[in-house]
Amino acid sequence: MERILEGTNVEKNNILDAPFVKEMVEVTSNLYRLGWDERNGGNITYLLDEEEVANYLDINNVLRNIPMDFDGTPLKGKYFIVTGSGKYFKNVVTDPAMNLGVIRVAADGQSVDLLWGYTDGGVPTSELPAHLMSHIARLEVDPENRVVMHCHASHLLAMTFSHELTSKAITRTLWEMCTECLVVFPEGVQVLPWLIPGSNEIGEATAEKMKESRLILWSYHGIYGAGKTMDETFGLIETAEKAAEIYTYVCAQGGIRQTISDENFKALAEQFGVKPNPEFF
Ligand code: 2HA
Ligand code: ZN
Repeated sequence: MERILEGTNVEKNNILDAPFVKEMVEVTSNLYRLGWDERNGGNITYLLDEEEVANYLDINNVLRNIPMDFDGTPLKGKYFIVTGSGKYFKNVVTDPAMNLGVIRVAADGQSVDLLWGYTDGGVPTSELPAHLMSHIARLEVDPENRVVMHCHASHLLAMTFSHELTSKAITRTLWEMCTECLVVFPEGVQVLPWLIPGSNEIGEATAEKMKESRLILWSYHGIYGAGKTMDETFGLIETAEKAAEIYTYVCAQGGIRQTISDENFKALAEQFGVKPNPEFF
């Protein structure tokens, strides 16, 4: 592994070899390849341990301080690797340092310290409020939560135009489209109405729903997923999106004629030891 010398004479590993950078490169490439993150669509925040960051960066060397206009106090001192505002997922693989940044929520809770990345003077994703508020909400119910991911998954987005737009109706249809779905997201999907992207309002609404579910569908926009690992979070969105794709085929084939019954769902939940959201029965 290549090692580089920082100004302080402390030898650090090359951050491009860091597993968390490699995971960000891999997942942004996959999301682009799947057509879920056109242009600058999508954003990811990944909570890191101080020790894993300190293997690669001098954590006392703050490159820039970047203000936020919401309160991130519950996360102060926490480190994240974050996709950049206006950056294209397509380009992360060729220039991770320009398209990604490692930030730490500053002591004032109202800004972030940049430790690496955004080399063209960039800033974290415009959806930072929704992401950080979602981390705060998820950590309250799952202390191991590390990832929040947003993308424009095509079939899920399409369903918000054509399907009855309630959390119960959308969840039921997705559960029915693949037997796996109830096992992968037993808590169901929470649906939000159309709200202004990047606003604190959409951040607060998303975070509120994140206390109940790891999947939040933004009407006419896209999906948010949360999880303990990058694989788990990507897999969650991928599973819901696959179900939405099947629904699209089912509609094209003339609609649902038969489906998984409540009895079937109960047997499935028992077999896999999951507790489906009772509100959706
Ligand atoms: O960053 O996806 O929701 C572009 C977006 C905003
Ligand atoms: Zn978006």
